[in-house]
Amino acid sequence: MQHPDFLIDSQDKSLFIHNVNIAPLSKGITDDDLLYNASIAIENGDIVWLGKGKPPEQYSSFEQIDGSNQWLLPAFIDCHTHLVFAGSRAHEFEMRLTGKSYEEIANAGGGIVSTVRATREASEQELYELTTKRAFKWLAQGVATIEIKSGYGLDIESELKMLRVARRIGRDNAIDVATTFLGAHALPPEYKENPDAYIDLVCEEMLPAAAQEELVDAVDVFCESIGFDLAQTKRVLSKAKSLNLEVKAHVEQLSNLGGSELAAKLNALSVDHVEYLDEAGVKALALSGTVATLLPGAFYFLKETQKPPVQLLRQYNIPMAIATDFNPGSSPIASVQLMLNMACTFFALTPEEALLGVTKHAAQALGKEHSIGTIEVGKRAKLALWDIEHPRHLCYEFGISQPELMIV
Ligand code: DI6
Ligand code: FE
Repeated sequence: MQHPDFLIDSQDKSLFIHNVNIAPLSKGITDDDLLYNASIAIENGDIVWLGKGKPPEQYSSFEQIDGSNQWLLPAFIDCHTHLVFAGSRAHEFEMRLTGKSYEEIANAGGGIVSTVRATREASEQELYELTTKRAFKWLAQGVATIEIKSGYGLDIESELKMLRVARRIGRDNAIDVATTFLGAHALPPEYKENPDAYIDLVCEEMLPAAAQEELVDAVDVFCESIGFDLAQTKRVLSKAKSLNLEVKAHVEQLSNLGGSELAAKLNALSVDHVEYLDEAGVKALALSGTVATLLPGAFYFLKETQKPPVQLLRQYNIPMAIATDFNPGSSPIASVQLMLNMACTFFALTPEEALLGVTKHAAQALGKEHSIGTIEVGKRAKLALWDIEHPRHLCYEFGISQPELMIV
């Protein structure tokens, strides 16, 4: 597939963008944080200078780009997705519309396990083609980095197949991919009577095999009544730590099992969903510096009414990330901009908090805050240029703007 022509690969290039407004998002979007009528220099994919006024002479030989007085922001980062899968769950959507709950469908053999059947049946090449098409939709909306989880294979071969596809997507395209092993996403039907034996398989065979092939950047568990309990979650995440892998967890989505406290004790990069998070959990996150990733798409699509404790998260200074959680069951919604809007309308985030959630804090949720997420000298040049009046418009409007230009 051809890359869209609004993309500029900055590797091996010297670029200078002038006549541009810059929202670095290292702090926020108040007038003090924004650079109006500025310029920026990029060399070999790194940001080497930015500022207002007359630029140093040395950049006059760089390839010049007119920013047309538009807005330059860090490219977005979608730090929680399940982008690799086959099949669809539209029929379950219909079932939920007639009153069946997400848990009821899962307990009756549908839900995650039905996507597992389709994903196991698909070849690696088929999955690669499906996922490449999806990845292009993310690039087109200004996303330069995406996290992709496994978790619809649930046997060694199929989990490795998913992770290989995720790695290949990152290698072959302008989008960077962070891979997350989610072998403990649901109990596969063949282990229905013996969940702990499945956890043995995950810890002793699947995870070591995936790590051995260097397919894993982080390890995740679905800690939930319809997923895995605290003891099982602890086993998987501790195994990950022993292999020197980062950890994160789906926690407190449908109930509170105390998964956040456990994940925080293991220095998790992020805890994700957190609608049912309580103050003890928030305090634990503050001690470990763990990011809370909010997923308004799943909240909306499951018609959840319990909202994440945003006020407590603010009070304890917990960085909040925002992501799509794109998946066929609880969030089949491929739009980061809609997530920005929903984070504001449903969870009462400010546009500033929401924008930090898909840039700086999303980078932190992936352990990549030293290289991406803000526009600062020394960071990688992953940027998107928007024809908008002010950065807050990206949270306010939906379905109107696409980036005019992306530097990757
Ligand atoms: N929580 C979610 O919202 C997704 N996974 C998870 O652990 C749902 C995945 C699915 O329903 O297919
Ligand atoms: Fe998820």
